[in-house]
Amino acid sequence: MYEAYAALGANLGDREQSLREAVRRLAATSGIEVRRHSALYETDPVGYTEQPAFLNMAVALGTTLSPVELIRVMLGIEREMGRVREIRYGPRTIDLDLLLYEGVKMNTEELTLPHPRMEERAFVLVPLREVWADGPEAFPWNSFLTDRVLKEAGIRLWAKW
Ligand code: PH2
Ligand code: MG
Ligand code: MG
Repeated sequence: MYEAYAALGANLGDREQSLREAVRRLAATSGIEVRRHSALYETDPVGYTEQPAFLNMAVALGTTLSPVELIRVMLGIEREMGRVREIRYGPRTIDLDLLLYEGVKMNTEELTLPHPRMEERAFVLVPLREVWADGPEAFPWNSFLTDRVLKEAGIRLWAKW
């Protein structure tokens, strides 16, 4: 089993139901186990700001799939759950992003690892820290998550897993 981390987001429809359903589908896929879940956070939209607030969360996965197989499963879940392709960074019913896969670095048209924008996104890092294998103190991006960043990021606890 290899360890991977994924971020989930939704800002249209029943957001909480969408996140829970996507996690259920990940866990039901052979070759994937969901090891740890973060809480669900409501977060102000980043990038394209004229859109509803998101719910975001992160999961730690154990998997026998390769990175490319894993991202294909994730995109398949988005498609099955009825996500339509829209404006870049715009509203979506469900978004599954592969953040990290062991120590793999790669950059192809299909997949870039680590996820290229994760390091500057508090809505990714806050939930990711909760599921970090070595514990929150060892989280590599703690220096980015200053009190000020957290205060300005617009992230509030929505529900426990
Ligand atoms: N996803 C985006 C763009 N902006 N903002 C928040 N708060 N949460 C997201 O998941 C998000 C976003 C593109 O994937
Ligand atoms: Mg995304
Ligand atoms: Mg995405």
